[in-house]
Amino acid sequence: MSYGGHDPKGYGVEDLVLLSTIDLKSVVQNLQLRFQKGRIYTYIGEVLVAVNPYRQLGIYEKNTVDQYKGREIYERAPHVFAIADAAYRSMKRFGRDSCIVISGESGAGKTETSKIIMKYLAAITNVRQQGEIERVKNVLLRSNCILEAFGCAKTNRNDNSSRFGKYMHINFDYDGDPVGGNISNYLLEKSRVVRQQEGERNFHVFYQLVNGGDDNLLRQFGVAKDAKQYYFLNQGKSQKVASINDSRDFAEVQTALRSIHTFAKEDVESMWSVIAALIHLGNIRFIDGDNSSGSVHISEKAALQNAARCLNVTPDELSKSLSSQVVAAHGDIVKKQHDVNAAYYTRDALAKALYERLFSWVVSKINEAISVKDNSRYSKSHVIGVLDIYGFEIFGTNSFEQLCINYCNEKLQQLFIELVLKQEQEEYEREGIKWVKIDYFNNKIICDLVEVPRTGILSILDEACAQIGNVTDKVFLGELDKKLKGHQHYTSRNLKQSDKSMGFEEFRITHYAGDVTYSVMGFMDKNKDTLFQDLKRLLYHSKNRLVKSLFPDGSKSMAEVNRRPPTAGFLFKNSMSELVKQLAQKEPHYIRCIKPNEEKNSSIFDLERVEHQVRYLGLLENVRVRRAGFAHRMPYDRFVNRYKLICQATWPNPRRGQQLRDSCMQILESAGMAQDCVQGRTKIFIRSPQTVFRLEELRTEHLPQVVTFLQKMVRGVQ
Ligand code: AD9
Ligand code: MG
Repeated sequence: MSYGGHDPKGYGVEDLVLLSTIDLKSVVQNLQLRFQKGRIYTYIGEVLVAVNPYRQLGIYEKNTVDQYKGREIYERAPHVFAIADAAYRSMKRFGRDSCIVISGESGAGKTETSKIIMKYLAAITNVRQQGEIERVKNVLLRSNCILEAFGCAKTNRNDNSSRFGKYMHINFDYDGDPVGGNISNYLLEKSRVVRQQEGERNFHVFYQLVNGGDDNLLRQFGVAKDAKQYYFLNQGKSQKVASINDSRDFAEVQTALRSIHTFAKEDVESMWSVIAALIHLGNIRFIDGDNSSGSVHISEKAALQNAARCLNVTPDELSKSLSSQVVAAHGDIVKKQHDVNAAYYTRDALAKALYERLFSWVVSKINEAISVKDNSRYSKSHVIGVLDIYGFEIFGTNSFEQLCINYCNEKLQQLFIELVLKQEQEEYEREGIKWVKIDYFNNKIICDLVEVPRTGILSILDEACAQIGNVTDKVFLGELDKKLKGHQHYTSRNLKQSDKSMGFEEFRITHYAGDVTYSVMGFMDKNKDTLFQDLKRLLYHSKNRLVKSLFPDGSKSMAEVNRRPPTAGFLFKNSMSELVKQLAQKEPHYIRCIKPNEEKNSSIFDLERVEHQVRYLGLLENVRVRRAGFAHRMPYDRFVNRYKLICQATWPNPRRGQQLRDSCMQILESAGMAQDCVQGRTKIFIRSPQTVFRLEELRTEHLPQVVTFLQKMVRGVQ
């Protein structure tokens, strides 16, 4: 192996900064070697790189928790526990709010990692077994299966793919015990409720109800125990997934719902009723009416009746709201009949809105259960945030959702660049050391391309959506071309006719992670995200308390309705800037997840795929930045403790206190390496990794002398 670096055990280097050559090949080879040896974690300084093992490694048990509890990062082999502990310690010791940002592409292991962190934090807290804290911990852990049921789905890339972004923060009291928390959810991929690609499924919760609900419950909802019968559940032709046991998961979700006191029994019943209603809605079909009015009829009366029953509205009202719309025109209120296409559009819009609102309700109920009690002891508590958000996505066809998701990743990458560099700079300043700036690609230009007012893509889209008249997606594309022509990171077929890899309805963004071609078709609809007032009003008047509460805007008058609601893009942009603001105020810890192969296989390490991820996650730049100044740094006491044995003047008793610095220099001078090091206020900074390797070698060589020394001591005692 030529990955280089100090590697006595043959597991590769534990910190990529210590590689002798810093290039893509060495980084990837080192990760590969470690992956093959079951060492899935590697550091870049204090950033953790985690390769998905696709198997249970047995490295998250209690004995491992004990090994990491209260330890500094470098005291143990790289592990996600070390990062969780670092966040916890800095919160507890110094009262700093911290956050752990987990990134990586779909299937790289973000959600698993976030769960491991939560379990670790639960394992190391509440040693006194206080009842209220135990309750909060239980809700935090138990709520996860509910969130996954509603927010995750089987995709072609991951059997448990999160289709929403999640930022969870936990509040800790002065003793460092969790007293509450909050979950923010971002942009649920609601289009999945009505449409799934080949090989994919709708959200897990639907299959859980169908496969796990008992006969009585299903009979009550008129749902058959067969997902194949339902259009919203069968499009991907993959209702059964080998790694998923829907009926067991249903039972787990039910238990979790019962254990969280904010979910009233009646509301849980209503919640399943809404899920059942959605299942039926998908089977409602429309056919052209038999007169020339252009009206539609519903052909599947049973589906209509079942959906209406589950929503607690009359079939007649539901039918009317799906096949027509009341509009205000020139001061008059007129009824407009839908054609077949408009009726399907309306049905799908209803399903998407219903599910999205139900999901938000579920999150709000969990939040209610973990909200921090208004108590002065708690109100000044500290926070650890864990961010598990969708990874960068490139599909065959990329739409508005992918633009939002990729924009979110741009924002996080920017924060990463800013904070990692900032931290590095701050440390040098704090330690009184000169800092040489290094060049790196700043992706701010791409964030701006999407978000700046007036000339950003989202603004241009909003403007197109605000215009009256027949503004189509293609007109919007024309506007993009006009305003963004010449931008380094934007192009389209119209601007570059020779590039036949794009269609005439597409544009391309050169993201930091690669080129993504977006189809504009559907952009405007998705951005406007309209749900006709008739439907809102219908559900607001439902006899079901939960359904009614999901549609408070159904009570609005026509005049109020005519005011344009904020667009999906606008809301997403705001939520991103709020998120970034939150994260920037905290001490960040980063975990960069890597997917080793597309086959979900525990023994394949696909070099090309990993290389691509290493490149776009900016890991190489991260290593370079970290090393540009100094490859390694260590507080004086730790340095002296580790290397005192290689120098006669410091072994076995180095100087203490203020003189630790002198001992440190004595060690370095005796090894002939003092010129490669700079003394900071509290730490020694080592420029080249070779110095660290040499120190480690010397230490290994001198270890026998420690053994002899200890033996003598023991004999002396005897
Ligand atoms: V997505 O962007 O939500 O589609 P994630 O969240 O990055 O994606 P996830 O955590 O769901 O990926 O991991 C995918 C699968 O990899 C899991 O279902 C596990 O089967 C597997 N995995 C991930 N991390 C680990 C681990 N540390 N140990 C064992 C793991 N298996
Ligand atoms: Mg996930």
